[in-house]
Amino acid sequence: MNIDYKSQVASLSKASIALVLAAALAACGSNGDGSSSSSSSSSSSSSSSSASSSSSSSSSSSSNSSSASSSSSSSSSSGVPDPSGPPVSTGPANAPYSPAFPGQTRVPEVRSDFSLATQVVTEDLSSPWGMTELPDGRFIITQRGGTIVIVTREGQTSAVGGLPTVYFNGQGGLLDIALDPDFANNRLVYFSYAESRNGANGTTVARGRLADNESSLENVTVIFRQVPEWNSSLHYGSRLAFDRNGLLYITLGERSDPQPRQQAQDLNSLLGKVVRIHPDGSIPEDNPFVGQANRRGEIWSYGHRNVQSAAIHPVSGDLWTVEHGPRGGDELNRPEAGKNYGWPIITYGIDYSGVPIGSGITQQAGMEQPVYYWDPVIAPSGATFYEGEMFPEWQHNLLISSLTPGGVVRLMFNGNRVVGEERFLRSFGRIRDIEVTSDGAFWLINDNGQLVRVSRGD
Ligand SMILES: [Ca+2]
Repeated sequence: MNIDYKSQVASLSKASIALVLAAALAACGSNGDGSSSSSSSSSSSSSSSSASSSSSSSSSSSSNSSSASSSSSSSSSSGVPDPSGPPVSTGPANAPYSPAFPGQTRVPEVRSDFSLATQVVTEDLSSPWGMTELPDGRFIITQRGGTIVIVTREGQTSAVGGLPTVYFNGQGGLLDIALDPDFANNRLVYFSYAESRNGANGTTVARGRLADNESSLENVTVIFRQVPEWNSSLHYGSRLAFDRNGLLYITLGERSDPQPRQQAQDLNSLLGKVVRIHPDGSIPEDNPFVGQANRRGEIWSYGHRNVQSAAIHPVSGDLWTVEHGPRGGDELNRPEAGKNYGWPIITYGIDYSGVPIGSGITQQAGMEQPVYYWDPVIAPSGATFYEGEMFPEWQHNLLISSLTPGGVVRLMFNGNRVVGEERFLRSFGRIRDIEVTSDGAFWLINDNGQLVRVSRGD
């Protein structure tokens, strides 16, 4: 990290100096998170970079590129954000709480000094929710009503049958999709969905083999069921992420209502958890609660609200998650084995009615602080760490798709701390998932039924 501290300190307030010192400590690896590597490299030489654009959506396959509104934010010559810079302008916070450490919320805004080109390749998807790239560059996409489609990069769509009936109501339906790490050989596809069970429902994960002619999934088998079921149509979580050892993480909501919400703290319940299983559904021997009485062996971490984003860091291999908090309490976490992420005991948000959650506290011994939080919220959907050649300035940054206010959130890191935030593509509305492809472009699906390719403009 090459921040010129002297020149910055000369013109800073006391509060800003504290932030500079915090950044300096983080740069020295002294922030206690056990990581000192910087993942925020950049080749930018601009000292006042202009914003990346959010271009308007085109209705066909024509490309479109637009440049940006001017920006008042700045970055240093190394591309590291000025620690005294203003945060993304998001309006006032909802909750009265203060962060536990500098840089836990409202870090300085950063602006990429190039524009983004967008190409809408289809607008004919029906409530798409999850997407992943097939080895040949096409996409396999879930539609929440209960169907899977394969879509070419030119927007040609074909249906994949053989799926179970899903509980399509509220936030429920067919949700995420992932390919087996050995898909090229075994053609196994994993998907999550809300499943009706005895007058209630819950998140279920199944897998099946994509038929050679791609018309259906064969031998569909359930590998995981979140229990207990609950009669609600909210908070299914259910993002799927394979780690580098081939283990499958599944993120799970706590079903929202006051009674099941408490089970986020109950290790004998799978509500409000991140779980980790083998691809066949069996439980890894080294999961944190394996073999313990009245504790579920599937559990990886607990105290979560509704985790809908999960991404494996391309260097560390760590799982990172983004979870829907209450009003003003969306969180970025790096869930570690057996740890408690606090919900509903601690949170930076308040209830949507305006009253505090529980005792209205944000910290408690034995509970983990979020790496970062948003107030107002971003309503996270998908997330992925960028790795590719098209946007070298973004290497290993986290891209998060947003439902509200929509668009994409980019986070820059120093080690495991967030040091910069950027927003773009808000005109594409409620985005459900984001995927980086092998050419370095990234792709979005949204509630308008669009599949959008985003590439570098100028
Ligand atoms: Ca938390």
